[in-house]
Amino acid sequence: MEREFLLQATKKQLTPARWEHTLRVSETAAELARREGVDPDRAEVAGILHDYCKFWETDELVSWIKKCHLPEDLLSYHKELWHAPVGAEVIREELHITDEDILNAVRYHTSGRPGMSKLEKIIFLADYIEPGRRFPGVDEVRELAKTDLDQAVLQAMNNSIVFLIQRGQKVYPLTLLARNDMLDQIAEKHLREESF
Ligand code: DGI
Ligand code: FE
Ligand code: FE
Repeated sequence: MEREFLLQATKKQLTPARWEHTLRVSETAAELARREGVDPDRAEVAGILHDYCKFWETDELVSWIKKCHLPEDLLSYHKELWHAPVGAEVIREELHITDEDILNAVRYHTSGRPGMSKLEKIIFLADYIEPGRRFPGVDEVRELAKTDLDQAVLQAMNNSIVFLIQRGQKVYPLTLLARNDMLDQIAEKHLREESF
């Protein structure tokens, strides 16, 4: 019943194409979750909700950023970043989502952040590799995602940062911090493996 309610509430917020994207993200996320030992139902819910505010007016997004005391530095970066942190606040208030891991997965699905949970990584990656995505580099990330969540997340972050730089755009600092942190996590994992 909860799932059906969330599906209907989200569908109303989105265009048909974005709704199809949302369904593919939630399916991809549930698959990754099963493999990674994360609750697939929570991954599915986070996938359904991740783009909840994608089509909100700029004014509305700005007023939520201010009202909820979200980091104001967002306002000097790309508008595309805003739907993620605002989405987390809106689904908490309007849909009564209280699971902090789901809220963080929505909040950080565009920028990433240092110290991402497995669920956060899964939503970040599912958003990037869902089967409808077609852009340079996506197949390489899909391949990595079959065997290594962290390497796939790192490669998706690398691609996004390079993409922004190639277009002469600013990169939100949290995205850079997230990518540095993935490098550290991967290096630490290799060190741990070597010491066995
Ligand atoms: O909402 P989606 O289109 O499904 O995907 P998303 O939430 O990952 O948004 C990606 C868009 O955000 C993409 O067009 C690039 C843009 N963007 C702008 N600045 C940044 C950024 N993405 C990241 N990761 N970091 C930025 O600093
Ligand atoms: Fe998004
Ligand atoms: Fe998305």
